[in-house]
Amino acid sequence: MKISHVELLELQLPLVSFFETSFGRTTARRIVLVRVEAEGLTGWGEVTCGEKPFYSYETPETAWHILRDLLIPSALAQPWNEACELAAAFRPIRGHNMAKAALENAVWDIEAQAKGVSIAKLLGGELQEIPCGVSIGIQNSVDQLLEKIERELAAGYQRIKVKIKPGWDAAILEKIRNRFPTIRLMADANSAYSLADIEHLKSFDRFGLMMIEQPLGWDDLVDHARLQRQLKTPVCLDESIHGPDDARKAIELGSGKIINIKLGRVGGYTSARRLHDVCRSAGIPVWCGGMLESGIGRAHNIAMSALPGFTLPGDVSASRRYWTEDIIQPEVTVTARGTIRVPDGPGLGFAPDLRRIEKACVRREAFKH
Ligand code: OSB
Ligand code: MG
Repeated sequence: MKISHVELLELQLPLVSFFETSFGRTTARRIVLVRVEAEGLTGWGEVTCGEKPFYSYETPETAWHILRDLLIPSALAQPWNEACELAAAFRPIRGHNMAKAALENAVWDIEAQAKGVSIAKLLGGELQEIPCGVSIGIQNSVDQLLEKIERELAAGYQRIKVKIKPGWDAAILEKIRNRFPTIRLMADANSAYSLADIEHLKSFDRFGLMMIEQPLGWDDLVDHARLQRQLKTPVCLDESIHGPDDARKAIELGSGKIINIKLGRVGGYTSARRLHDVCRSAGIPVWCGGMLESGIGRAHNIAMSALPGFTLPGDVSASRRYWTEDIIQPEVTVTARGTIRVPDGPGLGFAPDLRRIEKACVRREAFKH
């Protein structure tokens, strides 16, 4: 497969409603898309970083730089047999996993189309329907949060994740549990606590959470291990797992019992699949996290979630929760049982809506072999 063209596009997309975590509030997304052409086929990928380096150090600007000056020239330099070879070629560049993932995943889209199969199938995915949960941000009031939970449960979602931070934690979890005693509930702290809060975190055991996600340092495995030893609630790692090797270390240390896999954070499908395999052989359940993706990134998340180790409901939900107009056709919808059907058409299985992409595009740059 010879890559002939690559294009970077930056889109500005307003969210349907604000999304707030312990590190801040997002009202619109700046999304960098990668469009790759090879052998007459077109593949798409999405850079999933936030606008500011609060979740990870990547931003749209760092991704644009790394893609333009390093990854795209490397991808254009030689022909490839399989998309996973790009992951190997990108390895000398340290970090910048979200930039790498966008380009590698676009090439997976092309490879799948060339082979006439879905990306899910090419990866070794088995699930035809994936279980879905929602991630609900910090709200202006508890009533607003309870109302949102009610609405998502009515739509069929299988589990509710709420964002927590000091001052928006035990009291709101208490109110949620009083109102919804038996729902599958979890909390994501996005690194808002430290070991100094251990007694407070231990007190959350009374809420019967499925898990608590990334309570401690964004790059920590050691403190999480100490915390997990004292908690009944399973710890789930998000921010601090960047690939299969981190998972191996986390498992060895006992830093958590569950891992959230995000394609961008781990650097693309090749790394994500290995990470999934490491967890599966260790009996660690995984689920697919979200980064407020457009339809392109969302479609990639659906493909990955078809792997058999994705046994817990993920944060992959319907397009309409984020966008008035998503940039793919059809938009992602969720069944009344709280699942998304994995498409079986070739490649991504959703068609990029070029008109909507053009409308939202604020910057572009093209590269040729
Ligand atoms: O920690 O999982 C997270 C969104 C942006 C950055 C980090 C996270 C999230 C979410 C939202 O929880 C998941 C989604 O709905 O896409
Ligand atoms: Mg998280």
